[in-house]
Amino acid sequence: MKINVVGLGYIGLPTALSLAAGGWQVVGTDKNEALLEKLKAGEVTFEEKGLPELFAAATNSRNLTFSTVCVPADVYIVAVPTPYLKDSKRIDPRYVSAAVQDVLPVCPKGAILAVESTIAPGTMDSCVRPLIESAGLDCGADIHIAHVPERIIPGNMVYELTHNSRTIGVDEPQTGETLKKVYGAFCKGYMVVTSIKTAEMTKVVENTYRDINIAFANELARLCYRGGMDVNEIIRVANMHPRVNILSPGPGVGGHCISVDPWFLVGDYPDVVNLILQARRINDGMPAFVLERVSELMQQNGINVSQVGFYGLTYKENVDDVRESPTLQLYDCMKRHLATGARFYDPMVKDTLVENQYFGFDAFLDGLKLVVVMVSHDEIKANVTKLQNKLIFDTRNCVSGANVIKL
Ligand code: SAJ
Repeated sequence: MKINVVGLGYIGLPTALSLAAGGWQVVGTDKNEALLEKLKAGEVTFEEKGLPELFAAATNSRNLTFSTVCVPADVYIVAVPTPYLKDSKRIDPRYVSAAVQDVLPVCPKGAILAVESTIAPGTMDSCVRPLIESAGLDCGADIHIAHVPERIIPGNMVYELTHNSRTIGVDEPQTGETLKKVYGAFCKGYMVVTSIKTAEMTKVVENTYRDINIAFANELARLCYRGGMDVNEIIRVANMHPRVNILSPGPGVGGHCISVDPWFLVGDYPDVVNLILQARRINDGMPAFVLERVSELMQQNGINVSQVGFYGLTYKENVDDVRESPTLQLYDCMKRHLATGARFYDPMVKDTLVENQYFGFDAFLDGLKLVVVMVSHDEIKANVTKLQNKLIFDTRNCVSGANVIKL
């Protein structure tokens, strides 16, 4: 079978590489020519544990080629971004629509079109099917559609791609069986075949579940601070109960998944959602809470803004992904209040994203009195001694010492 993976970003690239390394003929398609040039030169386009090795395995298999356009294939896997519209909070399916429209003119009769991108429940019916029908094709006779949501976690993508179970949403069981064979080239997890709408909803529910649970931890952090209690110790002790597993509070929720997907449900069911919306608000409020705490620490210790440094710009530890990052949310909040002058630094980020961004750890630390740990990269955990003479506000509970203040 020949497979065309459309969209070679965080999900599409490891998927294309795994399919090729697993033995299928794969064409990876992306409209971004600069990205394709890098890939053709054998360079990975983002940092991820195990990705270079997977790239080497795919290259050695000689099963992988790249193209800026879609090509005739038996199976299409669409892995493109799905942002949401800022005002209505509803999904913006423009990239999925564009990918489907690129596939339809070249796909042979009987091909499978599987969408991996996270979409609001009902999007396959409201967006993908109409595009197929308006092209004069018939879902089921000419083309078989499927929704196979990705589940891999940045930081451990390559392992999870192989070991996680998968949801395959289809119209006909036969399409499910074919896709099990396709993904079986690398997936050792259980593959459950269900309906398309169930697959769509399950994916959004998984990320919403995590958002709500993080929001609970964040709300506890706020109320423990008000009550003079140690939230991290309380969570540690409470989690010894066999049926309690509270997540970790932090400076907010970032990434292009958990901070986005629940909005699809809020946008589509505004009069029903309650808990889901509150969780979003709590998590979105965390960068401002961190800033309030920073301002208190500055006043209490006579520190001015030029002596404050924020460590970490990515949305979580040991990745280079800055999408929806709590530090960037905090930076926007500072700018809105005309509070500029603080330093920023992240060892994983090579581009300039904010004013006063430093590119060396030592230069960043030099002259600082207060370091706010926004991301628990390995670098800071291994270099706590460099922070000895500074006040540290640790929003991630990742460093310890007499000079450390927790969230
Ligand atoms: N976070 C906390 N406290 C925690 C856990 C996470 O504040 O206890 C923060 C992180 O720092 C980060 C954000 O939440 O800013 C999200 O991080 P994450 O590690 O929980 O998840 P993602 O966004 O990297 O990946 C999630 C995963 N979904 C679930 O765990 C249900 C992953 O499996 C999905 O594939 C991915 O979303 C996706 O693409 O949808």
